[in-house]
Amino acid sequence: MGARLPGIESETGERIVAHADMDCFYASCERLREPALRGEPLVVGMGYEPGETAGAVATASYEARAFGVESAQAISEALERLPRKRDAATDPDLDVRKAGFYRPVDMGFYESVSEDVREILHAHAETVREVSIDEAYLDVTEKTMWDEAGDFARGIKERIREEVGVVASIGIAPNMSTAKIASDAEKPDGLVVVRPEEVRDFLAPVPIEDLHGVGPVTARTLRERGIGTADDLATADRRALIAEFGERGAALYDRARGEDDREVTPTGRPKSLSRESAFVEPTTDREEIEERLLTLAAAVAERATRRDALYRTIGIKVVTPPFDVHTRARSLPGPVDDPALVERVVRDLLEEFTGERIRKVGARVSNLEFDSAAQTSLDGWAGGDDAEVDSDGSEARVKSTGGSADRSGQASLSEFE
Ligand code: TTP
Ligand code: CA
Repeated sequence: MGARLPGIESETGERIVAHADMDCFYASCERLREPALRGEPLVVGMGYEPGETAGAVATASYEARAFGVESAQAISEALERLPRKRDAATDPDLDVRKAGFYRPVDMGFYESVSEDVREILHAHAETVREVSIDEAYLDVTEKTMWDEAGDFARGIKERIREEVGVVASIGIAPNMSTAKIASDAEKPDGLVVVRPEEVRDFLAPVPIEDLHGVGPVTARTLRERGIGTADDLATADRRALIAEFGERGAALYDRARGEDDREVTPTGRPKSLSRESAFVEPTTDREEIEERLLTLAAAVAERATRRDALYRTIGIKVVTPPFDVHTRARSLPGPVDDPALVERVVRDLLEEFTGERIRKVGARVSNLEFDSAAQTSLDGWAGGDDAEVDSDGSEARVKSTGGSADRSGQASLSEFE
């Protein structure tokens, strides 16, 4: 493991990912500063005061959800299903026991609670990706093991409950999309661990609407084809899905099978930039393959330039039938922003796959640095480890690329020319 480049281990499927999502977040925040609201039906939203007509529900406590109130509902509809306590107290036609509390949205306060939660999450993970005010992915591979993952998640939940006072649901799984479904599976106060060997069985009954990337239109089309669950999708004809939905069809198929090799990257600060693309049919056409890879490499290098990212590693991914993933990467003696070098290195790395039938190719730059000052000091690169790391998921070995007696960056780079 030690010899592997950061970002390359992703293809081995050995990751442990947690997804944490606070229960009825805005409502939980309101209960923090007004404990009398605990256990009561509570709606947080806008537009419920007398004279107001327009407005929507931001969230509802689970007690209020029992009355049919939900996020994004028109406030007028929420009031019909769950009248305000204060109205029910004076209106003989209403029942106070079937009424609830309404509170306005106070983003500033929720942000401060969110900040407290984030601090605890960061203490439990190598990498945290915050996706919204109350939701984050954590890469916890180095922090726990599958046998201990349940206790580990319980520990995070307890700290959030004790130190912040809100309730988190947590899912742990080998990848992001499964972890998200797991955190949602036993809400509220949920805790679900899906071990790698359990992923397929866990996902099987999940309705397609709950899969990442399936919107209402896609869902309707899939249901018309008799595909209603993740298992239906996982056992569907992959080629037919690609014909119908293009590249997205392949992604849906993979997700339904629990295959998702996205890395948990810190918010706004990716560990790598990559892009990949599948051929409609696996091909051995060298020209077609190289052209595709070079287009991807140029796109990736352009993205790096745009984000002021320097990279120390350039790599490719090659997928051969049936679904064998090969990654090859070359580390540079120092951080660069050099599109021409990316092109040369990926072309070079592709050499090894000449004549192979290839399903998919990808280009990646990794080991990113966002300090643009670093690039100016070529001389400071002495001693950089110019080695080639080869990781195909089963083993990693470091080979010397040779020809670098002079360890300065300039000399090492010139070997690619
Ligand atoms: P969610 O996580 O979708 O919902 P939730 O936390 O209220 O409930 P749960 O996760 O237990 O199902 O959204 C987080 C917050 O974002 C939510 O508390 C309020 C806000 N929000 C809106 O303002 N409008 C919306 O339509 C949604 C879905 C959420
Ligand atoms: Ca939530």
